[in-house]
Amino acid sequence: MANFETVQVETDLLILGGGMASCGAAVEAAYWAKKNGLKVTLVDKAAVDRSGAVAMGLSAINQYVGLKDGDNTVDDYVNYVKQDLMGVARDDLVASIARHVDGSVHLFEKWGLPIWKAEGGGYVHEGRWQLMINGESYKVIVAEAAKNHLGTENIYERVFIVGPIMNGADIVGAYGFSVRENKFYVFKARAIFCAMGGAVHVFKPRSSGEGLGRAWYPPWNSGSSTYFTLKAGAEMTCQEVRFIPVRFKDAYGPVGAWFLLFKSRATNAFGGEYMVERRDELENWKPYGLVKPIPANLRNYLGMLDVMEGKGPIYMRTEEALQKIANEYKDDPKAHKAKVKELEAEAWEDFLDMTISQAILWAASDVQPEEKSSEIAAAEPYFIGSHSGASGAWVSGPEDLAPPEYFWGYENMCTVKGLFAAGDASGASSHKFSSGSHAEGRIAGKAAVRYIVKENPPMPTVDDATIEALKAKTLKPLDLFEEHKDFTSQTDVNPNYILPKMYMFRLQKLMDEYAGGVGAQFTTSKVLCERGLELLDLLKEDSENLAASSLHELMRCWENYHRTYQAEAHVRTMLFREETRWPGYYFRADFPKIDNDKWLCFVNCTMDPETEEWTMLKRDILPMK
Ligand code: SFD
Ligand code: AMP
Repeated sequence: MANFETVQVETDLLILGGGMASCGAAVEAAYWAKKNGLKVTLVDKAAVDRSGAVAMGLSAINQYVGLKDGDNTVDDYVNYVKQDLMGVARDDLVASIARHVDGSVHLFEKWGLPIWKAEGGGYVHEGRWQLMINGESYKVIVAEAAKNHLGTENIYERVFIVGPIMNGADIVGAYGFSVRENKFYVFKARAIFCAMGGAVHVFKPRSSGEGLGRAWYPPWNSGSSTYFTLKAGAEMTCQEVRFIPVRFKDAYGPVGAWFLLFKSRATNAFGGEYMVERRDELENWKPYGLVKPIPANLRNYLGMLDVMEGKGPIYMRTEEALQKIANEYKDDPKAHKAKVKELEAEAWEDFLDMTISQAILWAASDVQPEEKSSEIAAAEPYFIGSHSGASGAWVSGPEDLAPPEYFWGYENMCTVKGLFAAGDASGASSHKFSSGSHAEGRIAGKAAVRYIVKENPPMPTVDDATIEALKAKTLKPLDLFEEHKDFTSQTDVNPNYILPKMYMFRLQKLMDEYAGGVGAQFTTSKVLCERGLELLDLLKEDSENLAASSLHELMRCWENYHRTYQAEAHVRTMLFREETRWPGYYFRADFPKIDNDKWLCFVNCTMDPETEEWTMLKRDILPMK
């Protein structure tokens, strides 16, 4: 076995991930832990300052309710989310986040995040729930607060978490390895908070070759949350509810600011506005198709119908939108010129703060948005419970909001005692975004400390035999490569093992073809899902032969192993739900209609950590108290 030092760490609360939800948990838990003499430890696979989905920054905060200004109520947000997810959402969880999120945003501002201000005071809104920011350094600001509260001595960066350590049905810790030095880590904890983000590159991306790494959501979020909670035996929810974002083509620039702030139209190649021309289609998706805003998946779907009819490409009419705004100043040439300059700057800033590649592609292809429209396209599927997707763990709601069926002691606790989840890691509470994920992290962080204080779980022990077995399993890809690398003259062509990139291509290809990827026009069926599961079984067999030539490749091996479980959860849940509820995200060709009688419910699943046998179940959708 590769020669790795074993590092054992004991703590009261272990925070997994260093993203928006974890930074929220760190700030809140550190405060309450200090009051109770407890220790909090955080582990991130990268550097917290620039890790996770907000690594590159953001140009907007997409969840701000504005409670103090009386603009909106918590119920308004609950209804908005329920509607956007075609009826499938946990009101108690959405309300729990909505009543706290403004607090997180005010903290960000206090910590130095520049939020655009309107002339009369107040924030500049991109939309009803979205604020414009100069967010290039958003993550650095939020990370600094987490570090100050936790103390850097309690933060382990560049340590990749592989999986949970279980003692029977109880979770007692987590194990992983450093991606920089030969160290194997065993974390033992009295409670664990999981927020390792969503999953990207489970499906074949539109980008290829030199552009392979380009995606909207970050390729370094590889489904570790799903694998961790599944492997702990936790119940999961909404694993079929992937998110298909419509994005500026090829560089994946977001569209929110264009549709909401610049009020831009999107048209097909012949100038037809599909949102208008195809509005009759919305009747088929009642009641959700008939309210405003139209759910994100239905907005996608109307555009997809145009593309399938050969009316593509679809264009974001940036030139039209910017000229329309500037024309309001046409009587004053000086003001008009200044406005054009301002709009141009805002258009570029939107991407420079968040998706730099889109600005680079514009520059590289001589695009001036004020003169020329840009193609937009439906991207490959992502698993991101914090945006317009809903996949994640099934967690307890707050006692004062959750009906009894949804409350089991502590907010955001999974169905495994002492395990908590937030952000992309917790499901059925969509539209929380960066700010709501931070707020949910705070809610869960506080609840986890309360759990330790009230339940007083013992500090767990893990015997040496267990540690050695986990270490051997974790490092096996390195050993396999070392053992067989000289069998051929070309180390990436070897019958004894499979390298992580090749493994990922297999996964992405089968998901694209059988589970309704871009290549299959987002369409699947019972027979396709069943065939997909057969191929996933073969792929999991081959995962035993994953090999790694370095620490970096070892991380890639385990990232793809995690993706495989996200893929299986997704296919099994799409197979189980016999209807089409989210056209525009995925379409069941054999059940092309929505069926509110049979399927207006949650579909949840569990996987036995030992046998890996799956159980699918329905759960009722209940209103909050
Ligand atoms: O508009 C391990 N998001 C946006 N949110 C907004 O509020 N405004 C926007 O403008 C947004 N836009 C946007 C967004 C995201 C992206 C990528 C783009 C544009 C291009 C969404 C938010 O970013 C998102 O909702 C939150 O960040 C989700 O928070 P969280 O905590 O669930 O995930 P994370 O921040 O990615 O953090 C995950 C952490 O886990 C670490 N990690 N650590 C150890 N071991 C492992 N095995 C690990 N696996 C992962 C990561 O390093 C990271 O620290 S718009 O387009 O939507
Ligand atoms: P996106 O850029 O697609 O990630 O969207 C950013 C935010 O804008 C999210 O809150 C979306 O729900 C919202 N949004 C995007 N497009 C529209 C639209 N056409 N109508 C209403 N809300 C939208």
